[in-house]
Formats: sequence, structure tokens, C-alpha cells
Amino acid sequence: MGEYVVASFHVKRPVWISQAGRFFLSAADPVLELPGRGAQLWRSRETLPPSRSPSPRSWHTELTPVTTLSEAAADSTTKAGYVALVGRPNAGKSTLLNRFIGEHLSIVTSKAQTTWQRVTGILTAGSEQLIFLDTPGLLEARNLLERAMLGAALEALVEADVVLLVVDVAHSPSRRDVERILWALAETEAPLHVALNKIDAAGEASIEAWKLWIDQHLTGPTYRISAAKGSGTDALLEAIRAALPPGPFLYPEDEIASDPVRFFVAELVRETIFEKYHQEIPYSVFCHVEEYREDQDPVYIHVDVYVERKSQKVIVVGKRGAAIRELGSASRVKIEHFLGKRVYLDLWVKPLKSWRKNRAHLGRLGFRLPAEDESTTS
Ligand SMILES: Nc1nc2c(ncn2[C@@H]2O[C@H](COP(=O)(O)OP(=O)(O)OP(=O)(O)O)[C@@H](O)[C@H]2O)c(=O)[nH]1
Ligand SMILES: [Mg+2]
Repeated sequence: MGEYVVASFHVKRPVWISQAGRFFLSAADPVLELPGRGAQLWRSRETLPPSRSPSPRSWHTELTPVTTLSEAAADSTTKAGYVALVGRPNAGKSTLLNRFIGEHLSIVTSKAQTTWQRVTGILTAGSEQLIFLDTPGLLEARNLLERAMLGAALEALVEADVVLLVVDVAHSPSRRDVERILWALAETEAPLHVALNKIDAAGEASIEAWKLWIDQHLTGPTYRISAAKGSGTDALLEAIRAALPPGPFLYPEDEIASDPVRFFVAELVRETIFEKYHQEIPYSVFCHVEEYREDQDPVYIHVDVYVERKSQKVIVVGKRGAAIRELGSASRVKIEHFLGKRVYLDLWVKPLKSWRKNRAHLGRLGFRLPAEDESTTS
């Protein structure tokens, strides 16, 4: 009898389940992309040791798909699933993810379009595991970066077991809001829950306007919440837990994130850029950890801060380096809090010409372009 291998494109690497139902994460092989939604269960022809992971190319021959995860887990005593947090920019998705996980995992700012890539937050409680996917806002994409952002949100919708639409009820729904939401929700068949967020800052008129629109166009329960203050979020979490499909846990119980520490470090610098700079600068800057030396005290971290033009470098660095020094010290405080360690942060500002429109640059920086974009040139 072979072992089970769960492959999913959220996990990005094979997960092994022994006969006893325990999970083993294999080393590093990226998993080939599987069609369909959610995780799939594959069975190897023979028992494979947990340390051995087949290369993606050999998967076709070595592994036979036996059933879907939900079918195989019908008699499972646990529940687990992907919960996609989607909505318009600035609705409070990342604030809600952080509230659920209890950590500042996903960056939050008052400016719209803060989240650029999917952020996974894992909550294991009792016999349930919720894997939250925080996503970039459902925007009107004007450049390649924004197309990649929108693609990440749509991908999460396709993969979700439960969809949690977050709307900002402090503002009445605009035509663009509702059009974009309906367009995106067409991607998913998963059960929908709607969080009416920012209830603490909303008047009854805009709440009623959203409720009326939701009643007319969507099916699924609504919850009045404040992700920032925490009101209503426990009841929402309970409802989502109840909606999870049965299945084995997809991550170890003590894991809260699937992204590497480097990702969170770069994001904290980017969050600080959103706080310290204005106009087009936060939207033109991307941060990438180039070097991370954990064996040193303080931990040495070199972050490349990419700008699109030389003139932006002048602004980011500031007069006699004042702005970059301020950025460095504010970012360092956040990173030290996140890591629980002392940090030496080295920021290097580098022009990377029009990187937001350049497929090769975006690919190197870790963005995934939607399939239809890959065959075209920008
Ligand atoms: N008053 C109030 N503000 C909130 C609430 N939730 C979020 N915010 C604020 O709304 C702003 C945007 O929050 P985010 O969590 O970054 O929103 P988002 O949906 O992730 O935004 P993008 O990543 O840009 O799509 C921040 O200033 C938050 O502090 C809430 O319940 N009440
Ligand atoms: Mg966000």
C-alpha cells in the first residue's frame, strides 16, 4: 500500500501523509500545477520515505491520482480548508487576517492597494484548520503588476473552500465596487460569507445600501464586524469554521504562515514605505531581501529597495540620506519585534527601470503573471 501525497498549488510543495494520517512536508520541490480546485490526493505506487520527494516531472509517472481530498477525507475526524479573503482595495482584508491569526502577518496601511501578493495565515484550533488567503484588492488593473495582483486574487477564489467577501460599509457601494465584486465572484463556486466591515465607522445609510445590494445580488450570510476593533469577528470565525469541509490538516498544527521569513521582512519595509512616503512612491517601490545572515548577532539583513526611476531614488534617499535613515530605523523596529531578535538592517535603493511593466523583472521579484500574459510581450 503506497502513501498519500497531497499536492496543491497553495502548498507549493508535496505534503506526505503516512498511513496514520500524519503529515510530512517534503524538502523543496515545487509541485507541478494541478488542475481543479483545492488540494488533490495522489497515491504513490509504493511506500515512499518522507524524505524523498519525486521531482515534478516524475509525478505523472510515479503517482496515480486516486481521489479528491474531500472524498478521501469523508470519514476524517478533522476539518480543514482554504478561506479566501477577497474584496475591493482598502476594505480591511489584511486587518481581518491579522485579527484571526492574532499576529501582524499581513501589512496594513491607510492607503489602498497595500497587499500585492497572496499572504497565507494558518489557524489551527481543536479539530479544525483554517488556511486564510489574504489577497490583493479587486482592482481595475492598468499595468502588469496590477494584473499579477488581480490574478492572485482570482486564483485564491478558484482554490477556495470558503469565500469571505469583505466590504467597507463606511462607504456606500459605488458602481465600480459592485461590478468588480460580481465579476470576480463568478470565478468561484465555494460557499460565500460576507463581512460588513468598518461597522465602527459606518452610518446606517451606507450599511443599508450594502445590505440591499447584497440581498439582491449575492447568496450567503452577512456579518457586521469591525476587523480593527474586533467586534463581531468571533461570531464570523465560528460560522466559517462550521462551513469547512472535512479533511486532514494541510499544515503542522503549530504553523501560522507558509511564506518564508524573508517575505515578511521585505513586506515590513514596504509597509513602512507606505507610511513614510506619498503620492506615487509607495506604488513604485518593491522590496526584496537580498541577504539574511541569521548566524550573526544582530541578524544581518540586506534589503534591496527597487524604484522605477533615478528621480525616485533621490526622493527615497532624501536630503543627505535623512529619509532612508528614518525608513531604516522605523523598519528595523518592526522587524526586530517580528523576529524577536536584534537586527542590523542594510537598505540599498536601486533603480530598476519601469519594473512594474516589465515581465522579466516582475518574474524575478516573485510575481506570477496570469496565463494569458505569459505569451505576450510588454
Ligand atoms: N475604522 C475601521 N478601519 C478599519 C477597519 N478594518 C480596517 N480598517 C482600516 O482600513 C485601512 C485598510 O485596511 P487593510 O487591512 O490594509 O485593507 P485591505 O483590504 O487589506 O487593503 P488592500 O491590501 O489595499 O486591498 C487601514 O487603515 C485599516 O486600519 C475597521 O474595522 N474599522
Ligand atoms: Mg491588504
